[in-house]
Amino acid sequence: MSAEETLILVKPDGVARGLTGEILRRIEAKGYTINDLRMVTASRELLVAHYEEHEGKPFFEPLVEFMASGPVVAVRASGNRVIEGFRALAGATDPTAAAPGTIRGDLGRDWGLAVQQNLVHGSDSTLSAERELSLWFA
Ligand code: DAT
Ligand code: MG
Repeated sequence: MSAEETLILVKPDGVARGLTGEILRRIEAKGYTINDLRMVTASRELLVAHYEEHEGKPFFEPLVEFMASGPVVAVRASGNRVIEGFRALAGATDPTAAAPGTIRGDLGRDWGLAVQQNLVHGSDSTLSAERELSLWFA
């Protein structure tokens, strides 16, 4: 059986703040393997497909706009239960609610300032991991 895989994104705020290395360090420190990695400024088309589950929600347009505003680092990572494990490592969606010790809890800034800016994305199921990996690593 091959190890589970997930898609991780260092979002534009993480790249702009110089936190790419720190975030990759945490992924590797946990024991996950980085199998592929690329820096890309995503097209609107890619982002709309990536966030299709959120289409129509009030935060959708600002989210897509923010995600297209600068380069992101897309990471193909693997490991035992990496999908659930990376989401635990990332912490709660809202950085102000994310626990200390998590990426968003330790490094994320007040959501009141910039709602979409929570540093990282991680796939939330095997199905979305497969779908998202095929989008970002076509
Ligand atoms: P997660 O990134 O933790 O999987 P999600 O899939 O629910 O969270 O939402 C995708 C992104 O959209 C999230 O990282 C930040 C933004 N977002 C989510 N809920 C939001 C809200 N209520 N207001 C503004 N932005 C939101
Ligand atoms: Mg999500």
